[in-house]
Amino acid sequence: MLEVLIYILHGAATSPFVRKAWIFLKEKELEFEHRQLDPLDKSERFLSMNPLGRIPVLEEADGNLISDSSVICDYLENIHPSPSLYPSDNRDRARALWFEEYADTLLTQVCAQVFWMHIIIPIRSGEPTDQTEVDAFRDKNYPGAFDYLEDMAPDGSGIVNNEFGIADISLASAVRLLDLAGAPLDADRWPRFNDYYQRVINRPSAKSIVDEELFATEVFRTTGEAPQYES
Ligand SMILES: N[C@@H](CCC(=O)N[C@@H](CS)C(=O)NCC(=O)O)C(=O)O
Repeated sequence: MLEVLIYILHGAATSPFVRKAWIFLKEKELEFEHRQLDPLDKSERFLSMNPLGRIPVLEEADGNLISDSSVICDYLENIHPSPSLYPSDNRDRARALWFEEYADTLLTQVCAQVFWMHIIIPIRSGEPTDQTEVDAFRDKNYPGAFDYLEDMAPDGSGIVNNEFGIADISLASAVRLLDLAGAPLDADRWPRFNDYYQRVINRPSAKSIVDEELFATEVFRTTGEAPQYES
């Protein structure tokens, strides 16, 4: 008899870290269900799932909980090795983890700030997006974040050794915040990286989260809060 493994992925679909775990699960062709979890509502239940109060959290069929997108992806790779999403060569693997780190830190900070300026700050402050402020932020921070990626961008969909995997999933998951903000990356200024990003974000695995992303973005845009889980 075939055993169907069901996971539950907790977290708002606007989060680049939830998106990373989502795309990873899809690329592995694993069955999962998605449940909203507001990262800003530090309820007792949430903190008992992850004491850091951060999303995503992956729940296994027996109730076991795993937090942190990098830990989740590494765990899934180990128990479902095929298709492999990490390079086998040690140097390539280190390089892939480096791009994952770059995506999870600097790139996410820059892209998330733009998402906040367009989607969350206006509804919370009652003032429209200050485009002058956004432009100043972009002028100051985009070259530092994207010039390097423009130099590194591959012709295909794999930034490490031309093989698609964790590095590509992580980078695209962060940059997707700009699309959701309604302020996509300037394709004329960073054409190679943008082409590569488009190839990754148009994979079926990444497209499968779009409805949830748009729903969560709309809830944030109209309420200033994350979507709530309805049991
Ligand atoms: N290193 C963590 C970062 C997770 C993270 O910071 N998630 C954000 C949402 S995008 C969050 O939960 N923020 C809530 C908070 O920090 O209070 C991962 O990779 O999962």
